[in-house]
Formats: sequence, structure tokens, C-alpha cells
Amino acid sequence: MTLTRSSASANPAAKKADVLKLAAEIIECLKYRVGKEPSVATRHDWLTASIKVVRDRVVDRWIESTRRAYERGDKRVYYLSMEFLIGRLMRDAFSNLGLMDQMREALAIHGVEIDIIAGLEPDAALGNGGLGRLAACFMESMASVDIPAHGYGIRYVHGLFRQEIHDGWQVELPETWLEHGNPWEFERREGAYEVGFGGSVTSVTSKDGRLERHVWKPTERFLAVAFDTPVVGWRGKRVNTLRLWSAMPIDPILLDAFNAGDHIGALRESNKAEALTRVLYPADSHQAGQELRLRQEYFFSAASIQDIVRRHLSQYPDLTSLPEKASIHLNDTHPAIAVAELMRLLMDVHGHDFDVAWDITCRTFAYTNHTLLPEALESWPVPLFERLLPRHMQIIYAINAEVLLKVRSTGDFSDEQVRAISLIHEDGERRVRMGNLAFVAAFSVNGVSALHTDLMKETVFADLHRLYPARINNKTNGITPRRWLMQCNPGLTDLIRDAIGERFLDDIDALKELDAFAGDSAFQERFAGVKRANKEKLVGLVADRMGLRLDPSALFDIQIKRIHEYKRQLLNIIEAVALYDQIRSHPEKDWLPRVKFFGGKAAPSYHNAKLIIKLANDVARVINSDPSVRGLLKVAFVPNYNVSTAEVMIPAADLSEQISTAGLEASGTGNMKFALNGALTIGTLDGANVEIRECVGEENIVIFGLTAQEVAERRAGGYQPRAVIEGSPELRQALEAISSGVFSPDDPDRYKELIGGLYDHDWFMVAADFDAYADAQRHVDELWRDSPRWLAMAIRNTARVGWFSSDRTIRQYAREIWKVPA
Ligand code: NBG
Repeated sequence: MTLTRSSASANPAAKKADVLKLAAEIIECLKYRVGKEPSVATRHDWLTASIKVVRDRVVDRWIESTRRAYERGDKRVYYLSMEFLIGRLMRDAFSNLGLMDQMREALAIHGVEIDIIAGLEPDAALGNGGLGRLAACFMESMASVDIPAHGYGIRYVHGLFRQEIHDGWQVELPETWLEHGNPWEFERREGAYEVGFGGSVTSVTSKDGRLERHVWKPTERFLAVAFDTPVVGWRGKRVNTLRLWSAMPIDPILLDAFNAGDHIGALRESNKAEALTRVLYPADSHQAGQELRLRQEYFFSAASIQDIVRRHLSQYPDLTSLPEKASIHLNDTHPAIAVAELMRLLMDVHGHDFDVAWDITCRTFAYTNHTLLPEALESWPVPLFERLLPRHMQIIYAINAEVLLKVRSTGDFSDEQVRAISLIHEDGERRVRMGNLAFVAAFSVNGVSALHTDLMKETVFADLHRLYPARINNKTNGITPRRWLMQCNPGLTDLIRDAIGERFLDDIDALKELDAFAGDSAFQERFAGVKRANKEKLVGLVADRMGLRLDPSALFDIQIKRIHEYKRQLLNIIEAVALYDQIRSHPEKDWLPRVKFFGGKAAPSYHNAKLIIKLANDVARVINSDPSVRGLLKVAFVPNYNVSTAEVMIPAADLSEQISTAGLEASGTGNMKFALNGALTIGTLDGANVEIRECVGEENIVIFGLTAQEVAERRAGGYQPRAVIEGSPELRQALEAISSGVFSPDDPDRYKELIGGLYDHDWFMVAADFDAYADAQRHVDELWRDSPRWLAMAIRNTARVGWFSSDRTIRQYAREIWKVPA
């Protein structure tokens, strides 16, 4: 396979020896660590043994990397994230270590096929979508570019739910990734920390009456136990740690209660602890709101900060040097409470006064904002906050006083602006604003695409930006090319290597050299062959998972992402309906075969998103079974979209749908993955699409629709969607068909409200953009007809998007934010 070819051919004898050694180690491991003989080993046992054998090789490098950072006194990066959407790790680790070929052969000696056991590895879905997957790409890139970094998060027992589609509706089932154990992780019982909740704060005054120390006595206390997963960088250069916290009771059983016959009550503590880290909140881009969520946030932030402080003090005399030796990065506001926790430790435990503590804190934290959607901005009711974290509430008031004094002293801010800056929202219910807390405490606040960063300055953080004009900066997202090209698309990787050599494996900028091949018909043919093979693989997946037969020569048009109104799956579905109409009314026209794929999960409480899934499935059922369509259009909603499914769908795409209402998608990262794998983008000028257009050139991307500014103007100018719909016969007919029950004969009113909403307010501008979108799709048809032209465009996409590597993103963070070498 890919990646190891050169080293293997360089020394075949050494490789052979290594294969035999690995084969022997696998048997050893089966026997002594799994406790099985090969004759009775299950496929899961083989998987466990293979992972552990490779993990052993990782450990040496891991210890080496840790020791090196310690000895050199390197500054460390701590990446705090509520989510890490890791996916499977086996292929990643094997191929980053250059062991893929050897492991394949070693297993083959025992009659085991690596691809089969690789497919059994659970997909670690400790995240919802883009934010969590970005954290996973960043972890891999930080190891690859040799930054000493630790990821901190939560070891959820249940990751994002498994989605089944029953009669077209999403059904959520628990996800059980730990069912067969997790061979990657190391449990560190010895390194547990206490995390408390509730209780009260007392203050102690020193004898001379000057110094006031606060003592927080929580009423509830839990242990945070670390589980470490090694993260292997490209070519095994460096191995970093992803440390995930699991909650455990301090007293696993309350013996007094047990002995008194209260057997259930005796487990109270244990159950409470387990509940803390049991399940990931399935909410993407809207605030989860419940108390358990705030508890989760504090639990993992507090454990992480204690761990960071401990590590620092094991090496340095006190915490005043923390900012020079550590950057703590907040991935969105979920860990923003870490700011107050560090302040608490600095003041209450280590005796610094407020000013010193605040100075250390402000030079240590950095924060990334990932969305402008108002419903996603976290805030907590003051009474809840005060009850769970009384000392932190005091500290937040103190920080707020500090900030508001600064604002007032400038004399430049109106009362309204001061209110916008305050950490406490005061209209109606008083709430703690986590975004403002993160902003004031961080020395750097970044957005995730150029457009998003500009909008941050103009909207959510406009007043804070005026107060701290140098703080906001942009770091456009990226994706790791190891997982999103080399591992998921070995065919394309081999083809690129044959064309331009293998420098691009280490330096993705070298992909540019592929540009010279865009018009080369022999190369185009091979490129088309790779795409065809990838499409056949997807056809197989769809046949297995859904029993639907698809034609791999059709145009594969794919929209995969969380289901959300702003991402406008609805626009795509309505266009499918309009196209269906057209194909039936004009059967004489030369229609192109197309498959529209959808995939994605809806938050379980998000009614409209779930209805959109049902609509996609209803529309699919009708269109797919209508003989008058003659197979020219198919719609497939692929159930349980996750990282592993993405790894099959993205390499198979011809067309990538990135059609959010402009101004609402902060960046997108799927857009980058598709382009890298040679799909053309149909998209709005939103998020990173803007920069993708700059890189690939406007002739190699299909852009349509309102710009962010036009969206704002239309809204301000009294947008009348009804008039727009009346003026577009295609749109009107499609909407009428849907709302009158053509696709839901069993419940003709099912979509009345959903479609009615488009007539009345259409907040996401589906109607306003429909005609432009439909025209853009017909333009796509024209391009597709001209196959050499299409292929040249596709090749240019692959050649020109190396810039979206997360190695580039991470180097920018390293240089411009964390100030660490990379
Ligand atoms: C998401 C944005 C995406 C972006 C990712 C990663 C949240 C809160 N935000 O556009 O919606 O690509 O973050 O930055 O999940």
C-alpha cells in the first residue's frame, strides 16, 4: 500500500525481518495479554493484539518525546476541548509509523486480513461535528510538526448516538465504543484529581488583618481519572498525549448505608460520578443548557488545570513563569470556566493576589470562537452558577469589575456598549456569558476563516474588539492530509506519487506540481479510474447499508454534515424535487444521471432538522421508485454518518455541496476534504469556501447565491420570501408538491409547517437563493458533460488545496499565538 513503499523497497530484507518479528509479537500478545491461542482467537482479539503490538512501538517514542520536552524546558501547548471526534485510530497510527505494509503481511501470515479487522475498530465519536473533528486533526498535526502538546477532554462512555433510519425517521441509539475495551488507552489511576461542586466559601483573614484568603468547601467531590491515548505524528516524529478524564466516586460504596441495608443508596456516589462522564451532549451549534453540561465542563476543565499546574510546579519553582512555559487553548467556550479555575488556584491555593493572578491568567489563555450563531453562545443562569461553583462566581464578579473599570476609564463607551461587554447579562434573567469571559481572559481570540473573523469583529464581539483591538486574529481551519488523503484515498495518493514523486507526503505544498498534469489526457484517465474505483466502493457501502443499487457512472453529488437549517439541506432537497419535476416534464431532454447523497445527524431535540431527514427519505423513496425517472436521478440518505463513513464518501464525490446561508458557516472543513480528493465544490461565499475559491481559482469552483453582506441587507430591507416564491415557477411547484403531500401520502400535512415557514420568514434565505442554486446545478451538468474539462478542474482542486492542511494551520497557531517553534 501507500506510504511505506519507498522505505520498504529501500531495504526489503529488513522489511521481511520486521514482518516476521511483528508476526511473532502478535502471537505473543494474543497469548499473554489477551489470553488466547490463535486457534480460538476472535477477530476482535486479533484487532486488540495488532493494536497493542504497534502501541508498544509507540510507547518508546512517546516516552522519548515527553522526556525531550522536559529536559529542554520546552513550552507546552494544552488544547482543552469538550470534543475530540477521533474516528478509528489503527490505520492512522500504523501508517504514520510506516508499519502498514508490514502489519498487513504479518497478519496475513496468520491468515488474518487487515482490512477486515480494521473495519471492526469502533469509530470513537467523542464529538458532534466540525469542532470535534478539527480538534482531532489538530492533535495529529501538532505531533506531526513536533509541538509538545497535550489534548484534554472527556472520556465519554457513550459518544455521539448511533443513527438508524426507521421508516425515514432518525432514531437515536446508544453508541458503545468501549464495548470491547479500548486497546489504545492507558488508565492512570495514580494521577487522579479531586473535583468539587456546590458548598460554600469562607474567607480567612490573616493576623495582621490584611490578606484575605478564600476557602471553598464543596459539598460534592469526585475523582477525575486520566486515560491517556498516544497520538502519533507523521513518520512517528513525535508522540503526544490525548488525556481524557473519567469521573469516579471518592467512596465507591457508602459502607454505612450498605450495612444498614440501603443497598441502592450505598451506590449513590458511584452513580453520580458515572453520570458525569457517561454521555456526550448531542448538540451541535446550539447551547445544551442543562446543569449536567456545566458540570461536565467544569469537571474536565478543573482536572486539566490541576494537571497543568502540577506539571509546571514539578519543573519550576512557582507559577509566575507559567505563561512562558504553557499556552492553554480553549476550543470554543466549553472550557472557559478553566479561566476562573486557574485564578482560584493562583489566589486561594498558591497565595497570589488578584492582580498577579489575573496577569498570569491573561498571558496563558488563548481562545478560538467557532460560531456566530446566537443560539450557540453559551451562558449560564447566575443562580445555577452560584450554587454549583460559588467561588468561581465570586472570581467572575471580580474579573468583571476589573474589566468594567477599564471600560469606564476609557470614557469611550456608551452604557449600552458597557452592558454588551459585561460578563453578566443583565436583561431579564441574569446569566454568565462564557464568550465574554473567554475573550477578556485570552491574549488571543481567533476565528476559523477570514470571513468569520471579520464578522466576529463586526457582530458578536464588536464592543470587546473596540476595547481590545489587537486581540482578534484569524486562523483558517485545516485538515490533516494523512487521514483525509493518504489513508482514505490510497489510489489517488499512489497516482500523485507516480506523477510528482513523494515529496508531497512530507510537504503538502508540493501538491502544486500536480497542476501541470491537469490537462494531460493520460493522467486524466488514471485520475478518472481512481475516482471510479472509489465510487464503486461507496456503491458497495450503500448496497450493504441500505439495499439501494446505484450506478457508479452517475455524477455523485454529496452533502454530508450535521443536519441544520443554516446548512440548508432543505435547499438541496427542494432542488432535487424541482429536478425530478423537470425530468418528468421534459423526458426528451438529455438529462445526466445524478445521485444526490445526504448524510448527517440531527440533534435529538431539533424538530425541524429531524423533519428534514424524514423529508430527504420521503423524497428518496418516491424518486427512486418512479420508473419515469429512468434512473436518471437517485437520492440516498446514508444512515449513521460518522468519520469512517466520511472516509468512504469523500474520495467518491464528484460534487461537494457547501451551500450554507452566507455568513453562518464559520469555516467548514468538509469543504476542504472534498476539494483535496478531487471533487468540485458548489457553494456559497461562506466560511472557508471564500478562501478555497482563492486557492483553486474561480474557474474551478461553482459559486452561487447571496453574499454575507447581501444576506444582511436583504434581512434589514424587509425580505419578502412569498414574493420571491411567487416569482419562481420551479420553486413554487416544488414547494407545493412537498407541502401538499406528494412525498408524504400517508400524512399529507407532514411538511405544511416546514414549507409554510419558507413563505413567511425563511430566515435562512432558501427561497432567495433557490434560482441561483438551480442555475448553478445546471452549469454543473454542462461541466460534467465535458469530461476532459471536468477532470482538469478536479485535478486542479487537488493540486491547489494543500494550503488547507492542518499542519499549516497549526504552524500559524504556533508562531502567532502560542509562540512555540514548529
Ligand atoms: C463549527 C462550525 C464549522 C467549523 C467548525 C470548526 C461549532 C460550534 N462550530 O463551520 O460550525 O468548521 O466549528 O471550526 O461546532
